[in-house]
Amino acid sequence: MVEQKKDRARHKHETHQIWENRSDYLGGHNRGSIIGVIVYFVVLVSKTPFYYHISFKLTNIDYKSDFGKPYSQEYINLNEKIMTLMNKTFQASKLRRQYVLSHTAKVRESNGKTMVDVVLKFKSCYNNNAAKFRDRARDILLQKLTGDTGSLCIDSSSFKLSDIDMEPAENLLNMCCGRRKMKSPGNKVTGGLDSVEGEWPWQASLQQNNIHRCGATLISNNWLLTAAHCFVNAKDPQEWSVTFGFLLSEPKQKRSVKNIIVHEKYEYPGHDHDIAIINLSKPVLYETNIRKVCLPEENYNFPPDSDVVVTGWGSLKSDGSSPNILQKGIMKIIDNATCNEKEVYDGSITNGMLCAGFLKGRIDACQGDSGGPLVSSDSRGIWFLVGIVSWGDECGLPNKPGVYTRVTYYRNWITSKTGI
Ligand code: 4AZ
Repeated sequence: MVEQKKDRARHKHETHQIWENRSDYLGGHNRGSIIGVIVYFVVLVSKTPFYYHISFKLTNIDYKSDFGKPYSQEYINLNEKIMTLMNKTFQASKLRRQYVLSHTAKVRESNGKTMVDVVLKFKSCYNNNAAKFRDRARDILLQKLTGDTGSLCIDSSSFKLSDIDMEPAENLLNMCCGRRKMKSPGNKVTGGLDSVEGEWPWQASLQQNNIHRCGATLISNNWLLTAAHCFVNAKDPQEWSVTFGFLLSEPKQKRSVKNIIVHEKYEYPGHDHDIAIINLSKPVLYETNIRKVCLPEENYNFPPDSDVVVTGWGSLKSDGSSPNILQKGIMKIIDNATCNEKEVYDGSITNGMLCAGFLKGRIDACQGDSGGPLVSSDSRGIWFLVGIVSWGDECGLPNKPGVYTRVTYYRNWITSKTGI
């Protein structure tokens, strides 16, 4: 990622100053005792999270295929209704202090009607009477579900509640696509800049013999998209692994690769059909900072001049070194006609490609960003994969924006290989 060096240096200096002031304020042995008191309180009052999985049938809602798409308005509306019902139920109950949140993990079909699976999260300091707590939660829910449930009609005989461990529960809570927990802190700044943890939870590092080679994007718990040219001299899946987490040096999860599917029509050194799919040997577990991106429908149009973000651990200039912190570059889509002008790429941009960046240069993807995501958020703040970092004439040069594989163009190909 080509970036503004000055901003980074200034930021480092400011951070240093803040810490200097802080240590003046806390001073000498006082600091030790304050830390001791904090540790004591954190240990004493810390609450352990625990989770339940509930399911029930909705008798007044016919199943629609859009319920299978977590970004569809139908799914979002239904989730909203269920969450409101759960929030109301527990906030008016004896467990209001322990209740954290609920989330619709799945909407499925049962005899034409709609079944929902919901994960409930609680936090409590009382770990020793789990069975009693579970019975209470079940009683509260059953009482509510047999009574007034607003616009949802619930078949209370279908109601089930069971314990679920933290890992599978967090996996279900984080399986929505294109969402991140935090708001981006620096979206007003243009340029290649440090990301923060959880900002781009679908970004993965594709590594050959444990060395970062390319970016990749999580599209389900066991499939990723990347660029075909990453595998030109190395097609053996055993050489490759995938890591997740925004610091290259501290991966949160790591997986080996079962299979690499390179587009049949990709032919090095050409740039057409620069797309490949990676199948993981074992699914990744979703967590707050590891989530999938949403794939746009085939006919979705990302208009020229709309804002997009490219992310990666690529070098900070042509033939430069790789950063440890995931970088982001905020840029604009450039339409293919402009990108094909004589002084730009002179007709080399085909329908399966798209350009992004600025004609004045500077902010751009670079070597090592290849295969990584170019994303765009819709009006609801849901992030979609627009492109895959593919090629360009060096990095950040005027009239030489980055060129990306156009994901909508390959949407059906992706489905044909993955079922997604
Ligand atoms: C590369 O070598 C590469 N400026 C990737 C992206 C761009 C240039 C080169 C775009 O993988």
